[in-house]
Parts: sequence; C-alpha cells; structure tokens
Amino acid sequence: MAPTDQTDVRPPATWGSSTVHTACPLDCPDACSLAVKVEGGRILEIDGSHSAPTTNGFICGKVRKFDQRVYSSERVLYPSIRRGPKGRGEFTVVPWSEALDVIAERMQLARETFGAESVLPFYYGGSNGLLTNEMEDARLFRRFGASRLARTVCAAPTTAAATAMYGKMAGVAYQDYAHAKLIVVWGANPPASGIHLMAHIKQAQKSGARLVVIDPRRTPLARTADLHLPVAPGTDVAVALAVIRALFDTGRADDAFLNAHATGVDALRAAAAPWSFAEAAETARIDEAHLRLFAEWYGTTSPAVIRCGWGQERNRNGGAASMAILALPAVAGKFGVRGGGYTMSNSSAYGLQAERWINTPESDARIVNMNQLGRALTEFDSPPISVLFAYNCNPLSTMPDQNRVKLGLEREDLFTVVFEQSMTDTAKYADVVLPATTFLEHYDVARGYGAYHLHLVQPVIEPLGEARPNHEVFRDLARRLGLVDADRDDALGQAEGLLDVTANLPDAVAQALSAGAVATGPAEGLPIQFVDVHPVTDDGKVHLAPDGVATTSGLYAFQPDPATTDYPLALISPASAHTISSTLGELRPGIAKLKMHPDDARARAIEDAEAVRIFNALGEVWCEVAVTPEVPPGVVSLPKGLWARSTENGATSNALVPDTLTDMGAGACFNDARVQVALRAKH
Ligand SMILES: Nc1nc2c(c(=O)[nH]1)N[C@H]1C(S)=C(S)[C@@H](COP(=O)(O)OP(=O)(O)OC[C@H]3O[C@@H](n4cnc5c(=O)[nH]c(N)nc54)[C@H](O)[C@@H]3O)O[C@H]1N2
Ligand SMILES: Nc1nc2c(c(=O)[nH]1)N[C@H]1C(S)=C(S)[C@@H](COP(=O)(O)OP(=O)(O)OC[C@H]3O[C@@H](n4cnc5c(=O)[nH]c(N)nc54)[C@H](O)[C@@H]3O)O[C@H]1N2
Ligand code: SF4
Ligand SMILES: [Mo]
Repeated sequence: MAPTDQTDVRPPATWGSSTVHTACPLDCPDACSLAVKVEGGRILEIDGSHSAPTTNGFICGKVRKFDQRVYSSERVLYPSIRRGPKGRGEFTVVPWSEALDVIAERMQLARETFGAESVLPFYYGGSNGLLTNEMEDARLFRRFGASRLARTVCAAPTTAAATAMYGKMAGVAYQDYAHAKLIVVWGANPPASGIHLMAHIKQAQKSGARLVVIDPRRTPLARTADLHLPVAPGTDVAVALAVIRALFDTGRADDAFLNAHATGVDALRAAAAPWSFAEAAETARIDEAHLRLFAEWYGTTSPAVIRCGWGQERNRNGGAASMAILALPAVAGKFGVRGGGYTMSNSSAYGLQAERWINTPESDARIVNMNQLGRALTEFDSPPISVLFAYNCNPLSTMPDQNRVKLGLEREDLFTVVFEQSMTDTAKYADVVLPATTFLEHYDVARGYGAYHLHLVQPVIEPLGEARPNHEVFRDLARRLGLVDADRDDALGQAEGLLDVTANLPDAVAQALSAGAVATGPAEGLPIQFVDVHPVTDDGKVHLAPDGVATTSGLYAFQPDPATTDYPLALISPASAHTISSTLGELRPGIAKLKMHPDDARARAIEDAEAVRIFNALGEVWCEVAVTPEVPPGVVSLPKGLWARSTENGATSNALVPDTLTDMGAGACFNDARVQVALRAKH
C-alpha cells in the first residue's frame, strides 16, 4: 500500500523544488496517481506515478497539460461582480467579504420573498473528489432549505439498472481482463474515456482473446476488434435481448446458476421472446450474421467479460438497454471465474459516505431534475428560481436544451452565482463569480469508478490569486447565514473531514489514505464476482425483473427512434480525448468538426471540410464537416464538452439535445437529438 516510487508523500513545507505525490480526481474511471514536479511554487511537469497499480507511471495528455489550465489567462482568480449585460463576461473585482455578503443578502431576500426553495444549488461534481462535492455545500443548502437537485446528467439509468439488479456489486478489475477469452466493450470507448483499461485488453488479445465492440462509431478500438456491431443509437436493448433469447433457445442459458442466484428469469425470457436475430438486426441496423456470430461467441466462450460504458444509456431506452446488457452474464453463467462477468461503475465499492460530516438530514424541499435546468429557470413559478448557485459544473455547455438554459440565465430577475476555476460559458452569465482552487491547490479524496484506486489528493502549489477551496467558501457563507455548527472547526480536507468520510472504511485503508498511499478495492482490488463479491440486494440474488423499479416504458421495453422526415439524422456527442466533459475546453483550438458518413454527405452535396449548419426545432450549430465512414449512415457526431468558441455561432451539440428523460433514472437523452444538416456559405 505504500507508494513505490520516489515521490514525497506530503506537500513540501518550503515550496522548494520537489516532486509531489498526488492523484487525479477528474471525471474518469481511472483515478491515476500523479507525480508533479514543482519548482519555486510553480508546476513544472505533471506525470503519472507508480503508486496506483493500473496507472503504472502513465497518464493521459489532458492532465499532462493541466498546468496550462491552471495558469491560463482565463483562470478565475478574484471574486468579482457583473458590470456589463449578462453573458458579456465583464466584471469588477471585489473583496471576498463583499462578494459573500452580497450572495448571503440575495439568498435571504429570495427566502423572504419566495421561500427558501427559490434558491437552487446547481452542481454535478463528476470531477470532484469526496471532500469537494456534497459535503460542506450539502450541509449549507440542506440547512437553508434550498431546492434539492437530482444529479441525473450522467449514469442515472445505469445506476438505476445496476442498483435494482445487483445492488451495484463491484465489477471485474481492469487487471483481470487479461484472463478473459472474450471481451465485449459495449457503449464505452476506453482509448478516450478510460485509457488504463487498454493495456489489459491488449494483453488479453495477445493471449488469443477475442474483442467485440458495440458502438455506432467505427472507433479506432472497433477497428482492432474481431467483431464490430455498429448499432444505431438507442437500439442496444434489442441486440442484448436477441442474444438472451438465443441463449435460452439453444440451451446455453445457465439454468443451474439462474436457479440458485437469480429471480425474474421467466419475465426476462418473456421480454426477450419477440427479439429474433432478424428483428433485432433490422432494428439496430446491423448485419444479422454478425449478431448471430456475437451470440455464438458469447454463448460458448469463458471467461467472458463485458465492459459496459455509458454510451447506451444516453437515450430514451437507456435503462432498458443497461438492464439487458447486465442480464447477459447472469443468463450465460459467466460469473464465478477470474476475468468473467461485467464492469460498469465501481463507485460504490468502498462504501464511503459523508452523512456524518454533513450532520443534517435531507430537507423535504422540491427536487429539480438538473437535465431540465432550462425549464426550471424559465417555467417554474411556485416559487420561481430566484438564486442559482452553480459550482462543480458548467451547465450552459453540458446540459440539454442549451437555448432554453441560456434564456433562463439571461433573466434579469435571476441572481446567478458561479463558483469556478475558469471563465466558462456559464460564468459569463454570472452576477457574482467566485474563484475556486483546482485539485493541484487543495485537498480531496479521489476514487476510481473503473480502476480500484482510492487516494488522497493534496495541494502541490499554493492557491493562485484569491482562489479558495469549496469547503472554505461554503463554510464562510453558512456563517453569514447563521447555519454553522459552533463546535466544528474548518478542518475539512485534513484529519477530521477525511476521517468522517472514511469512517466506515477498514482501518488499514483509512490509514493508508491519510498517509498519502493508494488503497485498492475489495479483495485486494481484484474481486471475482459471485465469489468475492455478491449482489447487494435483499436476498443476495441478481434480480432480472426487479420489483418496483421505476420505468416510464416498462421493463426491457424498446421505444422507437425519434427521427422525423425533417430531422432524419441521429446526432451523438461522445467523449473526446481533448476534454473531460467541458473541462479543458478552453484549450481546444479551431472550429469543431461534425463527422458524417459519405452517403449522407453525398445526398446533401456536402464535401469534406465544408461549412455546415446542423439544425432542428430546438436550435442550430454552425461548424465544419469531416466526411468519414467512422460514423454509419444516418448518424452524425460532434464532440461532447465543446465551449461556445469551438463553433461559428457559439452553440454546441446541446443546443440540439431535447430535455426529454430516459426510461429509468430520469437521465439525459443526449443521443436522442435528431437533426438535419445543410451546407452553409462561409463568412
Ligand atoms: N477523455 C475523456 N474521458 C472521459 C470523459 C471525457 O469527456 N473525455 N468523460 C468522462 C465521463 S463524464 C464519463 S460519464 C465517461 C463516459 O465514458 P464512455 O461511456 O466510454 O464514453 P461516451 O463517449 O459517453 O460513450 C462511449 C461510446 O458509446 C458510443 N455510443 C453512443 N450512443 C450509443 C448507443 O446508443 N449504443 C452504444 N452501444 N454505444 C453508443 C459512442 O460512440 C462512444 O464511443 O467517460 C469519462 N472519461
Ligand atoms: N452533448 C453532450 N453533453 C454532455 C454529455 C454528452 O455525452 N453529450 N455528457 C454528460 C456527462 S457524462 C457529464 S458527467 C456532464 C458533466 O458536466 P459538468 O458537470 O458541467 O462537467 P464539466 O464540464 O467538467 O464542468 C465542471 C466544472 O466544475 C469546475 N470545478 C472543478 N472542480 C471544482 C471545485 O473544486 N470547485 C469549484 N467551485 N468548481 C470546480 C470546473 O472548472 C468545470 O468548469 O456533461 C454531460 N454533457
Ligand atoms: S483524466 Fe483519467 S487518465 Fe487522465 S490522469 Fe486523470 S485519471 Fe488518469
Ligand atoms: Mo459523465
């Protein structure tokens, strides 16, 4: 558990020249261990360290250049108050005390005028560790009685599915992929979105394992696969159910496993019955022979592991798809061996919780779904949203129905606080901007949701300008609002807060953490499903047709494609290697390119590199086109996380994304955007 490389465990007392050990808390499954070279209090180089087993000294290009973001001219360094019109980004610097006094006054005024629910905290915190999201902030907003936020922008359908079926059982460790003979990468793109799985996939391939990739795009990983199923977005439920039906029909279902460890088998079999290979292949727009081959391989190969990502969840059928995929290893009897089973999110593996620190029960204030922020800002009236407090999030860039969000942010009677590291598109609409520290300037606890790593994040440099960590700022504000506990000090991020969050961890893990070492997961980080870890359900079984699971369409139901004759193309917006969600988007050069299949381009007389307009009833995006067979006919793709500057008209894919919700978990339907594309005269 000790760091294996020659890095300092503690930050340097003198801020001299040294290499400091820390960890990456960004929204990425890998939670890398980092070695950061610092000289004279300035970051010289950020690299991977060897403390975390799967980091292995190697990190992504994004974090390697994170110092450019830390020292960027667009960094928010001082509290400031708006002077120009909303959205213009013109501010006057003010002292912290003045900025916080103004915010406290506006929150109190909102409470007196409309009630406490007229204040909406807006955060996601995917790139935050455990000490900087839903800690001091949760305590403040619960005590104040603010509207509650449903944190549904990501992983809502997959979490609903995995919780109902397996109680979020821990998944197959990255290292164990080397033992698999068949690897199915389903709705995930690890070469961009979780790079440390790749070494283990390659190792398995070298030992003869087959790779199947299920993704609309012919990604670089799909090109190295033995089989690629380029499913139409939103059709995975049909594909998975067809394989399940075939497993039952051919006697390859593992009846012994199902009898002993599963409930709901008959209901699942009935849901799969309508899905012949022909029907599913037609629905998913894939080759029927390829689908049969996949079913054959999955039915006959062991160990087989499914890496299930989030690509299949971001549409109307996201819950049903995730459930059908997670049912596969149970039906086919793939558990119980090293390298067999599934990996989805391992975020629950450590059982961490912050409730003791928050020390305040949830209020019964109304719940606002974050995916419908635009609606909340423009339509709610009992009470309206009067104060929006955005932090750990960049909603104008990342939430559905961007134009409606923008309309909301433009409201003159809305008071918006944005607590940020960078002058994001959202921050430009703030009435008050507060400067936040980055993970290189504060304490946190980072937890992998793919790799089994849990470690301490510690400051490697002093905060820039007047930037402050979240807990200090929320504490200061709570004090102004009279909501603090007199007997608590400000030690969060150090011993007390850390120990509270980690209170239910085994002692050894908690000690390793406070000493700056890496803790691995359950069973030394390499659990075998149904041997070392089991479903965390009431009866310890997998629930294939869970009772009481909330779905808007019925278990395993398929809802047809929302395309229309006016808007026939499916726009998807997958993760790119350049940003983490919208973080680092400020460093992206040039105008973004829409990927489009040659057939679709020809039909519209569009040629490579031309200027195009992507549009639907919600909005339009002006950018360039890259004509490529990487996307199938009928599908176009723009990167996720773009800032306004990356397009010619300042709108990004989310201007075309409806704020409809997924079948389970009330998640975002980013990939249900249906659009038309046309040539645009260049300006
Ligand atoms: N570099 C980088 N890494 C990231 C992120 C990032 O923005 N950049 N984001 C982080 C976050 S917040 C998350 S949640 C994870 C996401 O991690 P992933 O799930 O791996 O990433 P996505 O790009 O959302 O989706 C994966 C793939 O699903 C495909 N896809 C789209 N629609 C469908 C569909 O209907 N069915 C199927 N089978 N596939 C589909 C996309 O083409 C894409 O290649 O990555 C994290 N890591
Ligand atoms: N079109 C489309 N849109 C998508 C997706 C998609 O697939 N397609 N994916 C969605 C997904 S998976 C996700 S997870 C969301 C993520 O969406 P967001 O949660 O908005 O994530 P980021 O864009 O990374 O913005 C996080 C912001 O928090 C700030 N921040 C980081 N740490 C701190 C801190 O300690 N304190 C404070 N005060 N601020 C901090 C960062 O500077 C950054 O600007 O985006 C979603 N948006
Ligand atoms: S973003 Fe992911 S791959 Fe990059 S350093 Fe952080 S944890 Fe590692
Ligand atoms: Mo995400």
